[in-house]
Amino acid sequence: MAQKSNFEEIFSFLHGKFSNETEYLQAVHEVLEDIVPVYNANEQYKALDIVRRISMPERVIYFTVSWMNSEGRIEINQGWRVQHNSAMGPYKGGLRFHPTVNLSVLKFLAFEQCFKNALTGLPMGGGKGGSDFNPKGRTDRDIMLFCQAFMRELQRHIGANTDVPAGDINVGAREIGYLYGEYRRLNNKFEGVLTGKGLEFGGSYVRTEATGFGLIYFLEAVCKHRGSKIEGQTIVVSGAGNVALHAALKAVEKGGKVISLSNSRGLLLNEDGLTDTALKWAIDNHANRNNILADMADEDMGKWLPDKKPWHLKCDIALPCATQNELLEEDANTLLDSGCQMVLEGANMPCTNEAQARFLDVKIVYVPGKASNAGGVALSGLEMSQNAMFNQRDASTLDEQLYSIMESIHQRCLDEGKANDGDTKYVNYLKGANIAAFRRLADAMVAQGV
Ligand code: NDP
Ligand code: 2IT
Repeated sequence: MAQKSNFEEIFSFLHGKFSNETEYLQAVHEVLEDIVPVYNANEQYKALDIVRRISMPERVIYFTVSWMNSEGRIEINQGWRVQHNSAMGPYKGGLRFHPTVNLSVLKFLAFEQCFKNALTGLPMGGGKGGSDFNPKGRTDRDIMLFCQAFMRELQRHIGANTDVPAGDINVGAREIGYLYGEYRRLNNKFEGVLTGKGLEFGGSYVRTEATGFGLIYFLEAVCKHRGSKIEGQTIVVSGAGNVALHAALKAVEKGGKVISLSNSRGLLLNEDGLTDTALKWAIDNHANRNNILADMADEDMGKWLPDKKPWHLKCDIALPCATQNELLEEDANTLLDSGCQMVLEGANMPCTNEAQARFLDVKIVYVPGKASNAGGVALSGLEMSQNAMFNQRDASTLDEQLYSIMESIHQRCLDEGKANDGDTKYVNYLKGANIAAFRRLADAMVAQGV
């Protein structure tokens, strides 16, 4: 029997150990396929088994969150923190509260986070955490009680120089405030242990906007590289949360026509393009509405189409900003048939492997979230540095820093993502992002020994 290559052996090792963790295996595959040549050309990487070590979390923390709700009833939830890799800095990554959260989802997010953080150029390792708690429809008091109980368990594992969580799906400013308050009370310490904090207690200007704005800054860099502009292009956005709304707003500010937003219940369509007034209204109100998109339709800001996704809409640019695996192969085909030229991910891993393959096959612009949505964690890194110095920089300085970080991530993707088939114009952003991040992370691991 032919001997298995090192990569095949690593794949079958991971599949054997984690066969039911489909999202995690999907994310690992997506990276490993691109880094084979870099790994094979480096004897040190091989000798130190870097790929297997990079693929596996350094530590997985599990805890049960038992809490008493505001009606005096006991509720039990599951909580995790996946501390994936700390070679580049403290573990860094968000917390997600959603009924679909499980170990596989958090392991994929923590793995992706390490590569994303490497691309920012800031000293941050990668991690992710969260709970299967569903905050939808809960009272503010229940949210606070849950956040406090969650932090009572999490607090012993985190710290400003150890592990610094932030927000993600269903964890925004309100939840970070409650989590932070509990950490501070229990530890008698005011330290930058979470990012996304309120401006009055160590938060940073531009953190709230950073993921969505950064996505559009990345899009601008892509357009500049291709000699085009955002102005006049038709854009579909999925999602209606922090990332989607800020991306839509910045795209409109740049002259783009944003015709959709969506959520788990349906689609908001406005064929004339959403206005910045409508988007600012949604930004101000989405956190305390059950369905901001239906409310926008009630305010004549668009048409509400229940159970629909946006991928059948004719567009130049698609920005999936909701959740993992929301854009399937058939959606990719529909987008391509209607002439879509660019897909930039605001969410983490929103395109399935098959959808991704379609975009790469036909060589449209496809940018993975680890590059295009890195603006959020980059601003978190800047929040950490402001906390360490006990200062607060102004919004315009931070916005400029965000812009230049997104441009530099774009450049890193160009440097490593050129095609090797003689096509000098095409940039494979997925390959570029994977290789650029891998080199940085692998070199940090090699330098620090085993
Ligand atoms: P929010 O909680 O603010 O918004 C999430 C949005 O996605 C909501 O509109 C929600 O709809 C929708 N959504 C969630 N789950 C599903 C689902 N299973 N199917 C369809 N729609 C769904 O989260 P964010 O905007 O912060 O996060 C969105 C994505 O961006 C996530 O993938 C996250 O990991 C990623 N991201 C976030 C960053 C940040 O700084 N916040 C940074 C980088 C990436 P509904 O209300 O109906 O549930
Ligand atoms: O996926 C992500 O990059 C985030 N949810 C933000 C992480 C952070 O630490 O700001």
